[in-house]
Amino acid sequence: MKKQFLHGGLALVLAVGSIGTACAQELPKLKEKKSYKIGFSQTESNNPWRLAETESVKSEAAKRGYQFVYTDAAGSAAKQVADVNSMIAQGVDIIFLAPREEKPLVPAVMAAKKAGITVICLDRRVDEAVAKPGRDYLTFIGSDFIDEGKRAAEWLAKRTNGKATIIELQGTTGSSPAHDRQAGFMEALKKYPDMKVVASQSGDFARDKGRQVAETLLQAHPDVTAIYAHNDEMALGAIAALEAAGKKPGKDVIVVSIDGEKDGLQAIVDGKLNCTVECNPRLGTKGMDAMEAYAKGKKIDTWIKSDDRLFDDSNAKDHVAEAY
Ligand code: GYE
Repeated sequence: MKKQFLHGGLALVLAVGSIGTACAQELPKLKEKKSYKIGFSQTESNNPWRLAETESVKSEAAKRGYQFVYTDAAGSAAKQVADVNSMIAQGVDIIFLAPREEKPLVPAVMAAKKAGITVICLDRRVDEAVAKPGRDYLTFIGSDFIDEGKRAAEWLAKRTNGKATIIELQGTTGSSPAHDRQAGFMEALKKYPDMKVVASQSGDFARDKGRQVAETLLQAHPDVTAIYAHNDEMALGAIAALEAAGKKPGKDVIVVSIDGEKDGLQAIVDGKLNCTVECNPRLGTKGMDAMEAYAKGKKIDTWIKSDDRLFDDSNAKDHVAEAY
């Protein structure tokens, strides 16, 4: 009787153990092949940054002779989940995912994992409390957005001697760069009691939305001395709003942003944008190098970080030609 109970208990422990293993199931393997079928799920294509990223992934796939399956979610997280599911159904070898928002794209990552398909997150992250690089998807390839926000704040602090009344234009709500660029900026501002963000709103990383939001916020806060935009496109929109309000962007109001696109660098040369922290969209080579290394059985870091520069009036003109 006692022995039977013990056996029963052991069986229970084993059963619970195997459920545990099923949950913590390891990353899908990737076979080494001559040619791969690559899926790239893009989030939208309404700005030069996105176009440069797509071009980089597409041309790298072509260079290596890989098949390329491309989808554009046109700014909809729901469509992007459907896009990923269709790539899974088409049997791609790997999915490069540029997730629009952190939380809604988690099920897409998990569905690919369940189907045994490797995922690499490109340029944005998914919610790490639920889906982790190295466990649920291979790796995140992209910039340190917290650091970008900090660098923008430090540059602004230096330029304004630590005194500024700031409007912030946030990126897409729920996206990792919008979240982290705000967090990094605010963290750095703690050292500067005379630098205050008086209004902060999302311009969805888009130029015209950025212009509209800046217009409204400038009316409510005519005393602003600086604008911090989470990307160049929104900064360019804000520059148009400042000009429409009769102010000189870059002089009356200091404008700082992130990305380093061609129009942004040109705006620095023209004296309208003051600084942009680089965020490199050309991630295709790093992505496919990581994929091939993984197929060879090499250990892959859970974050493959971009090395980003900073552009201001000291160096922007030297980089306009190479920018996207
Ligand atoms: O800064 C922005 C784009 O996710 C890092 O998204 C990327 C950001 C980039 O639309 O311009």
